[in-house]
Amino acid sequence: MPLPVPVLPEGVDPAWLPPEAFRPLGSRRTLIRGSGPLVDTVHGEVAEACARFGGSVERDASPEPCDLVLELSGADASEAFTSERADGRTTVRATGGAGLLYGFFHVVRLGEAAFQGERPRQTHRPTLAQRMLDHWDNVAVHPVMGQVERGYSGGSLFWRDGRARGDLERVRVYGRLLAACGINAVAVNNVNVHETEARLLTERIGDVARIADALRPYGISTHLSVTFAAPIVLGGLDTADPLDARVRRWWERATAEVYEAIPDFGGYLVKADSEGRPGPFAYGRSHADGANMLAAALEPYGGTVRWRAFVYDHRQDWRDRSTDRARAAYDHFVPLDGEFAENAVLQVKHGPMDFQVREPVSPLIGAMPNTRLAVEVQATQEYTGQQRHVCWLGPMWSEALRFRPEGTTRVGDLADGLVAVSNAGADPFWTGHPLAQANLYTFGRLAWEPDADPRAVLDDWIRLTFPDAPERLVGGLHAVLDGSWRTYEKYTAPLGVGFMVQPGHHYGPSVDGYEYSPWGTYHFADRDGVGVDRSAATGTGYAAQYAKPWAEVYESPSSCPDELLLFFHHVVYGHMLHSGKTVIQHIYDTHFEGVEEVAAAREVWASLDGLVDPARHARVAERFEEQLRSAREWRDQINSYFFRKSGVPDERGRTLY
Ligand code: GCW
Repeated sequence: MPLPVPVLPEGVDPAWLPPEAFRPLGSRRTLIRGSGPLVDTVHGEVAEACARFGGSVERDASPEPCDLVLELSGADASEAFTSERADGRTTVRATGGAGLLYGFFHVVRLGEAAFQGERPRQTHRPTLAQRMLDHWDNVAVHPVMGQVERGYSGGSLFWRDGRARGDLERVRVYGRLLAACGINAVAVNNVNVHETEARLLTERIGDVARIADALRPYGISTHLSVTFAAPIVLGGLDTADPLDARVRRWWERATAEVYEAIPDFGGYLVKADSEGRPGPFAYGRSHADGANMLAAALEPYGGTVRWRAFVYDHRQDWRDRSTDRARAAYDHFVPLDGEFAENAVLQVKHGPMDFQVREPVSPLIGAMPNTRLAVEVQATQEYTGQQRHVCWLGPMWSEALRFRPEGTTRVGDLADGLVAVSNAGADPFWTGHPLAQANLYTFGRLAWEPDADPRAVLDDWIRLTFPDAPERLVGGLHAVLDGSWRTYEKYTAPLGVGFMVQPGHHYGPSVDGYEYSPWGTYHFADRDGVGVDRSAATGTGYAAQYAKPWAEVYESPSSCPDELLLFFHHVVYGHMLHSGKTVIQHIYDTHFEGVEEVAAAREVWASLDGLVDPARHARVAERFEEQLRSAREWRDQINSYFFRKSGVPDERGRTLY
């Protein structure tokens, strides 16, 4: 039986699945073969498209003349599929339901091209098995962080004022959008697990089960963030020591009940001993002890524990120059390599600090060959404009995924999974800034194929989101999005130094906002120079955490790439970059350029009026006003700050304050 396609709630944007995107497929004759729940999903999709565009669909019929065959020939867990076109017929074959689903969306993505010419058989299979979104959603509104921590897209898609939403149709729509870009897992609550959220694990598991039901038809497994202290806060025990038999039994029982409610539950996500969250350190145990206890509870059911490596001292004394936050994850976890259970995955932020606009790839990635690894990126734009600024992160993620930690294997091949902190919420456009949808879509596609050209992925997003777009619109969208990350970098913190944001909410400039704070995020600017000496010779030794060749490349200012210079070195303002500019002149120039580029992008967007639906056009135009205002503020604060510190005038005589 076909499963009806979820109904887009009134006023909600269809994102990259507008009805017209299904025209090529929906106007043809399709034959579907095989059975299973995901085949029913695909059948529902094709039936809906055909009802709209006049095609036809048959199931398990004899091979009558048809244009498209979607065939499932097994019942395994494979997500792979083959596609080919011969003798006027396009064929997609899979041995698992998920493969058929992804094969279907592949045909949708190709559009008319799926039905043209001949195509030899191609096998498509995801490089990364886990392609996951972590929602930092609170179930109850948190007094400081609101409903969604670092959420810039309205409320939560899942939760509202302390409960799961009554109507989960939109969650079904969300699952469909995620499947269409290859995402297969979701964690439904914040890694900072507060009191109400803790209870999702036990008395509120029914709420989680309803969400899992809504996501399952699109091949998405559901995960839960849990607090390490659950045996105390929920179980009434006096300890959460991972080696205590009562604690282990408590987790076993709780996990058994979770699987009773959700038989295909994905597993737990844990932020432990991080920014004040409880963890195994309180009991003198290691993070492997902590993770392995949960892994043992999940193992009988095939579940996985995802253990975050974001562990550092957030109560540092800024006077203490020997502690370097960038070192922390490596120092904590590398000694534990090989100790984690088979079904434990260490989830590592892509950079050593915290989702800044520019960071090196974390040296932990590649340094734990005997540990399963997932790389975490941030689609929610906490430090990249908070979805008020256009900042397409595809190129940044792609650079990280293509980085070769030891000069050989790429990050994208070392990891089991790619995880993004979600940028989606209850906003009618899903992502606050309508163009931030491109980040969510690009994330999914890069998780499937880390080596994909992000610009080609963006092109797919454009052509799906704006079907029949004239070339002027396609070109305009590329002009606005392609270089937007580098533009953002130009007008914010320079040369990899990071932060310089307003404390707390992290929006807008405050050069010294975190300079004398306990968070370990300093730039050390003085009258002579700026940057953090992380060399082995004279600094914190962080550069030596890398394997060759990177330890050497980063060790010296003469070989360190310009864009990371101030991350690794403290240099004088007159230091000459590889670009041929001094550091101070680079700061001035990039900040003026960044603002000019925002102004130019705003003009391009204005010129697209009439080619984009009015509501979307207006929303983006409005955000461009704010982006330009904010970019000017960044430019003037950063430039004036460094002018005042250094006393060096701009060689082009522009106004500094
Ligand atoms: O970037 C920081 C954020 C916190 C977040 C933390 C983390 C969920 O400012 O809001 O907490 O990272 O990744 O755990």
